[in-house]
Formats: sequence, C-alpha cells, structure tokens
Amino acid sequence: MSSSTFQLASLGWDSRFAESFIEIAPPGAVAARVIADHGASYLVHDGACAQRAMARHVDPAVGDWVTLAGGEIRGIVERRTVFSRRAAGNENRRQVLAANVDVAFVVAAATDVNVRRIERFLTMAWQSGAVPVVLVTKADVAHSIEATEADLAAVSAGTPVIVTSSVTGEGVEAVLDELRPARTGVLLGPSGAGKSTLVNTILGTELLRTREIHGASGQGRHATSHRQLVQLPGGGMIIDTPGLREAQLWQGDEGIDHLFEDVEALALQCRFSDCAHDTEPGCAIKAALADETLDRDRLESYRKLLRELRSIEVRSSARLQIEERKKWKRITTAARERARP
Ligand SMILES: Nc1nc2c(ncn2[C@@H]2O[C@H](COP(=O)(O)OP(=O)(O)O)[C@@H](O)[C@H]2O)c(=O)[nH]1
Ligand SMILES: [Mg+2]
Ligand SMILES: [Zn+2]
Repeated sequence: MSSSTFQLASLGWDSRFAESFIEIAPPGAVAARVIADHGASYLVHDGACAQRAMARHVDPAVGDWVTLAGGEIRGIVERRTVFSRRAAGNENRRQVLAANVDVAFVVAAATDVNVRRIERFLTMAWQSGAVPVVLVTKADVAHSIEATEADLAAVSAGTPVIVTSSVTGEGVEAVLDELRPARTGVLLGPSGAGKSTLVNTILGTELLRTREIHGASGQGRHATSHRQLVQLPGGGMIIDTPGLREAQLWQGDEGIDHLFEDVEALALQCRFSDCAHDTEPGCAIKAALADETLDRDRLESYRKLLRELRSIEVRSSARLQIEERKKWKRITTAARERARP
C-alpha cells in the first residue's frame, strides 16, 4: 500500500481488509470505499477524494470496500458484516443494504418506546455481525426518562443504552465515542425517531433531509434520501438509510446461516446431530479447529450470536407469558364482576 494507506485508515481500512484486497485486486487497482449508492452509479472514496464509479459486473453496497480500476468497481473485498433484505419481487435474492458496519444503533424516541420492536432490531443487529447499542432520542420531551430507562433495561441486558437529545445536545458525545477513531455505525429505527436529525446535529449542518411537521395536523412529509455513509468530525462514520426499516430487514433465524455458512456446514458433518462440539467423538468443528481450517475466534462469534439470539427469544417469550396472564386475569375478573348478583 502507498501513502494513501493512512488516509484510508480514517475510512476504517485495516490490515485485514488489506489482506482480502490483495487476494482479489487486479493489477493497478486501488482500494476505495463505497460512500453512496445512487442506483445507476456509486460514490467511492479512496482516502484522498471522492469520485463517481460504475459497477457493471458486481453489486456493491454502501460501506463496501472495493477494487477500483479505470473508474469502475471491479470487485468487492470480503465483507465483515452485512445488513441485507430480500430483494423486492424476488424471494430468493438478497439485497445488501450496508456492509462493514461495526456498530448498529437501535434508535427509539423516548416518547415512543416499543420494547418488542427494539428486540427485533437488536436481533437484526446481532445477525449482521455488528455490535448493537440502544440509542434513545428526544430525551428533552420525555415524560420520565427514568421510566424509559427501566423499560429498556429489560430488553437491552448487556447492551449499552445512550440517551440523547438533538435539542439539548445531551448524549451526542457518547454516540461519537462509539465511532472513534474510524468505526462505522448505522442507525436502525422507525421513521420519525429522529435519526436524520441526530446526524445533522452531530455535523452542525442540515446535510440530511428530516421530516418536517406541517401545521396542527402533525402530519409529516416523508423524508427521502439515498443510502449514504457520512464522515463525522473527529473520526468515525455513520449510515442513515431509509432502506433499513424493520419490516424489510426482519428475517428471523435465517440470518445466521447466511453469515456463518462455513460453521453451519461443518456442524452438519459432526457424527451426532445434536453435537455441542465439546467432547463428542467425530466432531467436525473440533477437527477443523485442530487443522486450522476454522478460526477459533470465528467459532466464538458464532456461539456468541447464538447465545444472544436465544436470550432475546427467552426474554421475549417471558414477557409474552406475563402479558397473556394479565389478559386472562382481566377477562376472568370482568366475568366474575358480571356474574356477581
Ligand atoms: N423534541 C425533539 N424532537 C426531535 C429530536 N430529534 C428529532 N426530532 C423531531 O422528530 C421528527 C423526526 O425526525 P427525523 O430526524 O426526520 O426522523 P427519522 O425519520 O428517524 O430520520 C422531526 O420533526 C424532528 O424535528 C429531539 O431530540 N428532540
Ligand atoms: Mg430520516
Ligand atoms: Zn461437533
């Protein structure tokens, strides 16, 4: 790598990406990161400057590291994390919405905390391979931020929670801290949660269009923008994309196979179908660790993901049971009152 390695580092480039780049780069190609997806063309940054590029033979996404030659994207460097959805009109094709995201901020307005929705976003975050952080917005208009935090403590067990306000500036530094010196974050959350406003607050400019409230009706105009990666002052990047909405992304357990295909394929070869890859004979995972075809860290992240998904599932079903019990109590109480002479 040349003098631009230093500048690439501010976009998140590191030695692991460099190794993967060398494997696929044609002679004369340079490394660049996709910072915006305009559909027909892309905006890529090579550390020194941004330029437009076409991609005729590959399908890159915002956040991807690519090989660039003659103004064209030639290849995609192996992705570390992936946010994808089923492509519209094609059940079996996956469309990658954002790649190489390190931190997934699960955004919820303090005035509209929906615990189950947060849970689903957290699951998505873990499935992508990124580390989740719960981000509460609009703290300035919350009735009781303590009550909100108590609600969140139940779902977010272990996941950090940052409380912010784009009006007072509270918590904004803590968000930046998660992204320094050169990490990439993505904002996940329902429309109207204040994602674009937060990015604008951090930047100190109205770079992203936000929803404007018109008159007394309170009806908002839907803000539209393309997917883009925004570089933040002081280091770090953030992706605010209207395409990363809950319903489109939610994909249940399948996300795991997609990310850990290699580990799952190995597990299928274990002698016992319920192998815990621990002390069982004929374990293909242990064999792969022994001959170093499987990385121990990779197996560890796979296990971590499984544990995380399981605990989200457990928390969610425990709450369902409680709600179910409450509902029956209401019904039986009402029935008893009616039956009273
Ligand atoms: N009071 C208050 N309003 C906010 C805050 N952040 C965003 N909003 C308002 O919430 C609405 C939706 O914001 P927007 O950034 O477009 O949400 P997005 O759809 O998640 O990008 C706008 O009317 C914002 O002015 C905040 O911290 N405090
Ligand atoms: Mg927005
Ligand atoms: Zn095994």
